[in-house]
Amino acid sequence: MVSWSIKLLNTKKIAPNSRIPALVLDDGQVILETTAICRYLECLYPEPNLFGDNPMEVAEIEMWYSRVSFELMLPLMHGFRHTHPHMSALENQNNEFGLAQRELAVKSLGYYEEVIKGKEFIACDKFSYADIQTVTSLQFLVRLNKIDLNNYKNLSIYINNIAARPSFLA
Ligand SMILES: N[C@@H](CCC(=O)N[C@@H](CS)C(=O)NCC(=O)O)C(=O)O
Repeated sequence: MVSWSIKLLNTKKIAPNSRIPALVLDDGQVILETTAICRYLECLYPEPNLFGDNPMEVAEIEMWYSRVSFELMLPLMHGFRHTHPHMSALENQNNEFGLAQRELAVKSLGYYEEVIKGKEFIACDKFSYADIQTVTSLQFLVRLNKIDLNNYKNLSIYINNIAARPSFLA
């Protein structure tokens, strides 16, 4: 059994890019990037499976993970980081860019409101890594952008279902 520990650290020694999370193994090896960490853990503990069980599932989960990242998460992230005063220490801010990204994110939310209609999960018929990315973008980043999710009925139903899972931490 491989032993490992999760540490939320933000030192340049562990993460030269000063970003979290970082997974430090007992032997000192470091893994940066959320997806890399999750893939490593799934290799160790393949069930319950979050990245797909067969070629089509793997493709579909990767497709939605990637689409949500670029179409929803990134514009929401830029919308916040380029406009909020607290982010000025971390970002070379461009307010105009931030506002344009926020507008793009709102457009995307309208699109995903239709995509998710009647669906329990974003990819396949099972909970996956793509749902984690989607719900993080929706719950956390939407709030930081001061967008009211109640205006998106289908997305709200989807999030509430995921948030009801025992493993979900608000
Ligand atoms: N692509 C990275 C992004 C990591 C990231 O941006 N983490 C944020 C917190 S959610 C951070 O550490 N920000 C600090 C900074 O921007 O300097 C991942 O998925 O792990």
